[in-house]
Amino acid sequence: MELNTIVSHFEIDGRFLMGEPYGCGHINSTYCLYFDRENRPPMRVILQKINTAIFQDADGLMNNITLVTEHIRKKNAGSPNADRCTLTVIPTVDGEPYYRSENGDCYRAYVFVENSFSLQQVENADQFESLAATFGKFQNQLADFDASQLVESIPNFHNTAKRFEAFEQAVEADLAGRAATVADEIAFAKARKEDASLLLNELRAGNLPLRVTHNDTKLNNVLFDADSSKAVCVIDLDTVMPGLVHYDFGDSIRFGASTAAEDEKDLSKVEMDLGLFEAYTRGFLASCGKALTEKEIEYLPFSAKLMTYECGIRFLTDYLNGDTYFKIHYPDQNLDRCRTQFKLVADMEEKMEAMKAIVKRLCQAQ
Ligand code: ADP
Ligand code: GN1
Ligand code: MG
Repeated sequence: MELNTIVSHFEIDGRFLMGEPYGCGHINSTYCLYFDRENRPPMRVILQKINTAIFQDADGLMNNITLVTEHIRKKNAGSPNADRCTLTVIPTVDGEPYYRSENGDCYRAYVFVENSFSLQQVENADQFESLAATFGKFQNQLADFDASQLVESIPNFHNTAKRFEAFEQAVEADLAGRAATVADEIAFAKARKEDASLLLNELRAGNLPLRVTHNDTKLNNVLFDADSSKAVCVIDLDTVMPGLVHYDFGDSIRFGASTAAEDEKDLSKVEMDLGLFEAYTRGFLASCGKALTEKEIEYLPFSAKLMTYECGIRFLTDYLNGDTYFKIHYPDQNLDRCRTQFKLVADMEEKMEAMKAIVKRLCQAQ
């Protein structure tokens, strides 16, 4: 469908000029739209075609986002960045939070958060500490949110044991005929099967609390303020659901503390930077550490490894299935992504004692 037809269904006060693909997300199709406005500066809007193969309940998804953003906005009322502390959904002309076209495609629009930038890799430790503080604040602000209002937008999203089962089924089915070429990666994943259930078992035993978590805390799911370089707005709220604090902490480390891109081919460049791990942990503990239990804190270093392992097996599963889930830009990208994750897992295994020592030291200093 033409962009200008889609745009006409949204309550946007301006003349549509053009739109172009935007950002580096792996899931939805994101566009930046430009509008002319009489006697006012031009305006940008983010338009997203929701990936309905993944998010099948668009009503539930957009209801989650409306509730969470309203909650966060109330918490920030009166603060200097109140208008850009969270996403703002632009309604359709019928007052709906998204537009469903006749062929079933679903589109949503967000106010473009101006004077901000997103990062694919951190430039310095301060940026990463500020990311942690912002995710910690997000966690705090949702602490009194009634989780029963939320639909589970992707059931079992961070159930690593179920992710492992899906991986084993993909190896068995070998839909794309690739299993024989990735025997080393399959063996690496299988050798760590026991890790997959560890936190789930603790949760079931009542040793870890469920919270409302973001569940996709990679660096490019936060916008940084262009003036202060501080993280200001948590975006990509599609997976806000009940979860463990470890999902958010671990996923941030997985992506942001890596010394290389998620699809780097030269694995000698890929490491988990302990300095960045420390900066993130410091920011996170300072902003939400007091709300965490001892057991939650104890598992923070392990969670970095677990989330990286989980992401690695998800990339490998998708590669085995013929690349049907994550967007790819060249044929073996999911395999490259899997390899960086497994390289990081191996590196974190070597650095586990050092990570634990950092957490201990920072807790004592609090
Ligand atoms: P995906 O679910 O596919 O990852 P995201 O919601 O994360 O999509 O959006 C992709 C990218 O678009 C983000 O990384 C960010 O760079 C940009 N983006 C998304 N929403 C906004 C917004 N409201 N203002 C400015 N940039 C945005
Ligand atoms: C996807 O949507 P995006 O690009 O922010 C994925 C995450 C993965 C990540 C890996 C809904 O995140 O779970 O960790 O790719 N999101 C979904 O980079 O599956
Ligand atoms: Mg994203």
